[in-house]
Parts: sequence; structure tokens; C-alpha cells
Amino acid sequence: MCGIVGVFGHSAVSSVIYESLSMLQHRGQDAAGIATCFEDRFYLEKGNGLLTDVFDPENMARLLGDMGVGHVRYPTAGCSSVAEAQPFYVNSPYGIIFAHNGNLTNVSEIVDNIFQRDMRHLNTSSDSEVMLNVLAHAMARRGAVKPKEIDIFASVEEVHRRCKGGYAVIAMVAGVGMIAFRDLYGIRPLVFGTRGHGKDAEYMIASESVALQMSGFDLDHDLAPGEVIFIDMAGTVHRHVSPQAHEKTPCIFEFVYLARPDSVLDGASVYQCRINMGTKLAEKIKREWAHLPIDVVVPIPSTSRIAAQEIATRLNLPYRDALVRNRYVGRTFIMPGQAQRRQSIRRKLNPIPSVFKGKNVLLVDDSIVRGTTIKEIIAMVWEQGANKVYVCSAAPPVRFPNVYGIDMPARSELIASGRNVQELAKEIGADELIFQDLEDLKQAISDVSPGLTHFDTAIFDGVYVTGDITEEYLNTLERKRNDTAKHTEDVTSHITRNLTAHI
Ligand code: PIN
Repeated sequence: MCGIVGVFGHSAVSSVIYESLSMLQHRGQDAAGIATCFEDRFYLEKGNGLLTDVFDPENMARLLGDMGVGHVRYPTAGCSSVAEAQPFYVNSPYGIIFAHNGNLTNVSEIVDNIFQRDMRHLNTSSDSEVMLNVLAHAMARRGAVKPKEIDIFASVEEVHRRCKGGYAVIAMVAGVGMIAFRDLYGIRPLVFGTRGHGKDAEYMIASESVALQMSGFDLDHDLAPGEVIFIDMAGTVHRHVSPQAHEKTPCIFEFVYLARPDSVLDGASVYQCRINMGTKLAEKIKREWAHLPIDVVVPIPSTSRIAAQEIATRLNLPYRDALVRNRYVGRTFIMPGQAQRRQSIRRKLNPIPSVFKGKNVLLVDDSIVRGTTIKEIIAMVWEQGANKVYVCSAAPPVRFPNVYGIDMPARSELIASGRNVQELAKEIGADELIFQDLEDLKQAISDVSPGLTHFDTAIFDGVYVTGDITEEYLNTLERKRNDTAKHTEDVTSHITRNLTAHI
């Protein structure tokens, strides 16, 4: 998962991009980059770390121009080289800057063609570079010296044809303008906003609406599946939808956890969706678990707070923020390994004993992925002398890998994979474990944005909307994951960053 932003303005844009990226920092803390364009020259600054690690007044001052693109990268196992920090650049044709969020599912097939047929070179193992080269090749083949919207749309249609998967892209072409597009299913989010009117109008494209809000841009619309926006150098906005576009199926996990609660995605306030997730869970508890003698509702911070408050209200129970988060340990440098991971959870969240002692506690989390966090927290809660520990999750169990750009563990690392709910409860040490039903989760979002009825729910039900995910693909992914994890474990067995930042 990554965050992207593009600004087409009428004055220097670097600080606007920086501010907007800061609102997207939750989408990636591993690397950050900004590229701007001034008189057909690109200026690019990028590096590993948070925005505050990468940018200072000196390099910000080098980012000249009224048009620019920014990127924050999520840590992906085995990929933390600065060469893979974005935006990317190719000099031909025209000069293209490219920022991408998502993942391609047919990379190996395209890579062969890029070398053998298109005769283009790739210098990283990033699928973003693959996509950039597909776009560059398509634009070169059009052969237009001054490409017009018809050339841009045809080129992106070719990208849509060749690149399978979930993605959102913002690109800048020297002397031509800014291009943004979303995959054919609208899996990864992308919003378009405006500031000012007429000749003064400025435009921003971003992963989430909070980025627009920060800099005073009004949300115009979420890009439709397969939609392409092209802003030419005169500031005229051209829109087009690739004919292969499918019905919109945004990634449901954006609403559960990835996106900020103050964002509105595909017409749905993420905050209201999370409240509704709490409502649905409370209804389920009333329906099926009314016999549980719950004394207190405690969220596992931070995301689950919104749902937990709603559950407490609906069940008429006290809500207590009894796991206190230390906000300064997010990026500690520690040794990896299970023992260290456990220690890092305890460093991050500390219990208030009096809330737990002798109580029947309902812990609320947004999701259970690897299960390491919840397991450790349950152990902590037992140590405080709790009488019963019940757990509920605002999302159903995560049983399948994500192939559309969320860095999720392989199947073998997913605690719910191959376990039923009883086995899971036992494994994590809970007396009872209650999961949101998938239909309720979808409904929680549809209730906020009635037009939104279909989602990418593959991590919960194994249905991959792009239709190209085979068992063989998942097995290869699993092998790669395990190799990378092993490699990462080897490389980081010295001193390294705390990897528990992963989902
Ligand atoms: C944490 C949100 N949330 C907590 C992310 C952990 C799964 N994990 C998904 C639970 S916060 S695990 O809101 O960002 O603080 O199951 O893989 O251990």
C-alpha cells in the first residue's frame, strides 16, 4: 500500500504536495519522494524514511515548478532500497514521471515482453517500473510529437489492457501535462479535487480525500474504474473511461483499516462506515451472544476505537480506553524475531490494571491478520486478572492473501487460514471470539454510500475480482514471500527497523 498525490497549480506546488503527503503518511512510512516540473525540466527528491526524514528546507527549495507528483511507500518485505523509492522517471518518450499505488498480477508475463518485444530496460524489481515502461512504450508507439488527449487515452487504454491487478497512478509528462488513472475495477482509491474557478482553477489528484482537504481543494469525484484524467499544459481537464472497465469493486480493507477515518472514499465516509461496523457487530452480539456477561468494552487502539464506542453504546456497557498507546515507539530500532515482536507490542500498548481486574472484558479490534498482536494483548489482559476475555473483530477472519497492493502475509502466516473460529479462539487464548459477517461488513459501507454494493473481498472469501488469480499464482506468491521473509530475517538479524509496522 502506498500514498500518491499530484498537483497541477498556478504557483509553486512543492509545499502543497508535502502537506498533502503528510496526510497520507499512514499509507507508507518506508520511503517518500516528490517530483516537480518547471519549464519542461523535472526536479526529483526521494529517499528512505518518513517525509520528515527525507525532506528539509534545502531539498524542498530545489523542487521548482507549478506541477508535481508525490509518493509515500509502504514497507514491503525485502524491498527497502532507495532505488525503489518513487516517483520513477524515464527520459523517453518526452520524459515521464510516475507514481503508483497497487500491485500488478501479471508482472512476469509483461516483463518478458518489455525486454524481448518492446526492447526496454528495467532497473529495479518494482512492478511500478514495469507499468511506467508499459505506458512509455504505448506513448512512444503513438509517435505524436505533441500528444493530444486522444493519444493519452489510447496509451492508457493499452496500459489497462496489458496490466492486470489493482492500481492507481499519477504521471507527469514534460511539456504535455498530468495523467491519472485507476485500474479497471477501481480496487485502489483515487480522488480528484479542484481549488478556484475558471482560469484560476487548480487540480489535485490523491489516494484519499484528506489530502485534498488539507490544502483547501474540494472533492470533485472519485475516479471511476478505468477512468483516465488528463490535464494539459493549458489547464484543460479531459476525462475518459477505458472501454474494458468493469463494475466498481473497491478494496474493502480500505474501509476497515487502511484509509484514515476522516477520508471519504467512493462516496462513503470512512468514519461512518466504521461506526456502522460497530452497529452491525453489536446487533450480532445481541442476537447470538446475549448470554455473555460482558462488563466492559475495551478497544485495541487506534482504528477499532470508532467501532468499539458504538458497540458499547448499543450494548449499554461502559467503554474504557484501557490499553494506553505509547506514541513514541512507532519506529524503534530493534532486533527481529518472535520474542522481540512480543516485546514491541508491550512497549506500544500498556494496560490499566484496574479496568481489567476481575472483569469480563470485550476486546475490540479492527481485524485479525497474523494474530500476533491480539494474542499478546490477550495474554496481557489475563495477567491483569481478568475473569473472562471475549474478543470481537470488526472484519471477518483474514484467510487469503492480498494480491492488489496490500502487503499482507502469505497464507501460512495468516492465523485464520485453515482454522475455524473455535480453533482460532483457543489459539489466541480468548474465551469467545466474534467476527463480523462479510455481508454485514459490506452492508455497513453500502448503508453510507448506497451506490457502492460490490467490493474486492478476496482476503475474506478468496474471490479475486480480476479473475486471473490461480492456485499456482498464489503458491508462487507464497514461495516468494517465504524466501523474502527468510532473506529479510537474515539481513536484519543485525540491527534493523521494527518490522511490526506491517499489517
Ligand atoms: C492498528 C490497526 N490494526 C490492528 C491493523 C494485527 C492486525 N492488525 C491490523 C490489528 S492501528 S495481527 O489502528 O493502526 O493502531 O493480527 O496481524 O497481529
